[in-house]
Amino acid sequence: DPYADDPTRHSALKVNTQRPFNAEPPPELLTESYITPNPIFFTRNHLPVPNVDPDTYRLNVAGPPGGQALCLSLDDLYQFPRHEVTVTLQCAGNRRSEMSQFKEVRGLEWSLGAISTARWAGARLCDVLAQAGHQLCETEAHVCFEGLDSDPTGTPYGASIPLARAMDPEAEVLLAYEMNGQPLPRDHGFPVRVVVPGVVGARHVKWLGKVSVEPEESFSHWQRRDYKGFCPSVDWDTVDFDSAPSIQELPVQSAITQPKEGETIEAGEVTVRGYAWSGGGRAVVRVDVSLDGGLTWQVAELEGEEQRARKAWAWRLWHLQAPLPAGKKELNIVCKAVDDSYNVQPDTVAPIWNLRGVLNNAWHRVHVHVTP
Ligand code: MTE
Ligand code: MO
Repeated sequence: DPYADDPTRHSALKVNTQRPFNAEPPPELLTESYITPNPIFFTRNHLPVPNVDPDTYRLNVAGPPGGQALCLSLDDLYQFPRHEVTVTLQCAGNRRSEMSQFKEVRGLEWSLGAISTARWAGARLCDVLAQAGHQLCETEAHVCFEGLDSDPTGTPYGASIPLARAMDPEAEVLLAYEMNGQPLPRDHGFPVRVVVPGVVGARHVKWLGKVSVEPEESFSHWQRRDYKGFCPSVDWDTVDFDSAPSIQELPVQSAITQPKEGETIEAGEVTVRGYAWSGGGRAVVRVDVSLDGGLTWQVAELEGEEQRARKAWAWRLWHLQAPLPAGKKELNIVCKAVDDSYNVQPDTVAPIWNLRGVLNNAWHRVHVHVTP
């Protein structure tokens, strides 16, 4: 069993698949705190968790022609200026189960918890690339990452991001060795993972073994044959993965974590809670909440840290406390967020449905009963 050596996990996680391990925190724990505690941070593994010895660990960074390849130990990595940043990581498949309720899709049945937030610390990727002699001259190039996890044929997990993002110090791309003040937990990439603020989870390669600059995107399955969006009419017979760009920045997203679907709440007043986030560093400027399925709206209160313009890498938690309309036995609670480019969420899944069930950012809806 290649999974026999996987780490032990927190019992509060809702397990999607055990081998490989995929799990999310329940909604009520997810938004209990701005920073997600490491033990309940959602986990998305495609393969067995490698057991990496920190003493013999080496990160291989290919150099440019005439440049210098680097072979970095953990101590070498600690010599680079330490950089810290709070980043929300979301899987492209977050909220896929709502998409599959509309029409069948292929993928893990994530609820709304394939998203979490941590304070990451590490070396900036741009500093490491610069040391290897890379410059931002080839603007169409890509930085390719390989994990130390591999399938039975020996093929590692891989992904890539554009070199322009990697070389931009303002983009704050990290080779992270710490998560919330601790060494990375094994499930989250010990000892080193990539953190790409504002970009889909799939590019945050864990158990990082190799970095190289290439003229093309990574040839990995997960870069080329997965994590892409398509027209709702495209099916598995007609899909042409080469026709669509790989997902990088994600669209504006929000979801309700309290009350929960199907819950019975007391008459009088309701408190609605949730999260909101947008990709590419776009800040959340507003969250609208409806108690009547989208007929009328109220503005929720944003909590926690202010976001930096163009560098809003972390989510906003929000809440709305509102009196309940008298005599209502049921409520259809809805939320939708607006980012600072005035991007909004689509009202239903139908027009954004796609065969892989990725990129679901439709209005989130929760149906609850009210005790008289
Ligand atoms: N990196 C490696 N090496 N192997 C993986 O399976 N999964 C990716 C990404 N990095 C993956 C990986 C995907 S799809 C996501 S959403 C994030 O890791 C999840 O990170 P987390 O498990 O720390 O939440
Ligand atoms: Mo993912």
